[in-house]
Amino acid sequence: MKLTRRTVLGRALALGFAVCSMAGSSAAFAAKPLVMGFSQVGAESEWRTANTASIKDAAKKDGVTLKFADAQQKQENQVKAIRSFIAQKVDVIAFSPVVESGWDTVLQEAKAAKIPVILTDRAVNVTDKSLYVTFIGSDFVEEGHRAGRWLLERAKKTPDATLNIVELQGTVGSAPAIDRKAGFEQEIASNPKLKIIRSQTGDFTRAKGKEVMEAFLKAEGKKINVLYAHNDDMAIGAIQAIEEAGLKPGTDIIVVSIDGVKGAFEAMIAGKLNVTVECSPLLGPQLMQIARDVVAGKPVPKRITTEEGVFPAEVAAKEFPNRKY
Ligand code: GZL
Ligand code: ZN
Repeated sequence: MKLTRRTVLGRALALGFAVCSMAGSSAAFAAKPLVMGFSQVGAESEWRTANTASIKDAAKKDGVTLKFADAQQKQENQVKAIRSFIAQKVDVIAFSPVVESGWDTVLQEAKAAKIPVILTDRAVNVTDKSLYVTFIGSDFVEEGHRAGRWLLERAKKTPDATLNIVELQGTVGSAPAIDRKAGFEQEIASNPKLKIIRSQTGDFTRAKGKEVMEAFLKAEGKKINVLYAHNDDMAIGAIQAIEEAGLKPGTDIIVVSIDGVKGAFEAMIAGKLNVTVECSPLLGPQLMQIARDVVAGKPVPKRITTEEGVFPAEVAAKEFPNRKY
């Protein structure tokens, strides 16, 4: 049968319509965007700001509808946020728990509502491990070990000297504060010349870090040889206090810190901070991928640890242009 040009064109058009309407309808049936409820600790540090940006950017790139709540570092605000996510019947809940304990009840409510929970950044202490699907975050004990290892090496330059250490702890009861303290102490225990003479929380903020360092300096003055800060923000606050006391941070007082934020690299380039142990906040892309897998019912590992390095002042200038947070 001789097909005229018109019929060929007509059929092609008809086919075209059929395909695109199929595509249209299949788009209608395509999974509706995944809805994630995320409860963030707060906005207490450069690290946290970068962590929030990573999560929001990844959600946008991934087409995930993100309901984001900032808890201003208060656990009751996180519990409220998680309850509201449950009421809104989100597909998945993710959060960075400000402290380790006190989550069993609200996580049982999420489980009863059949909403999977993903932990990011910090861990929780719960009896029933099935209350969360997976925990994506750093090994804070190892970070403490890395800080301690660097200091043990540094101490070899002055083998006979006692090194009196003051410690600025992170938020009381938080996994990073508990674990970074434990890892550091385990590491320096091998050298009796290294002594922690004062230890107090600076709540991971610059302001509190400066305030507590002022108190340390008033109490111990020139006896202080080392500051070990659980994050760069407290170290940067403490550096201001050290300078205001007429001492030179980085030389009169060795400064050891954790996170690896840009502010720490700038302080190292200025000779005021000696080493920062990296703790990556860039968890967003991994979180979105894992959330999709969880909602799709795929098996995911219970623990996903982020890869991180150690950056002494000697490499700061070279490394600085590569830093993403
Ligand atoms: C660590 C994170 C800590 C950072 C701080 O993963 O929980 O909280 O080290 C932040 O800077 O405030
Ligand atoms: Zn880390």
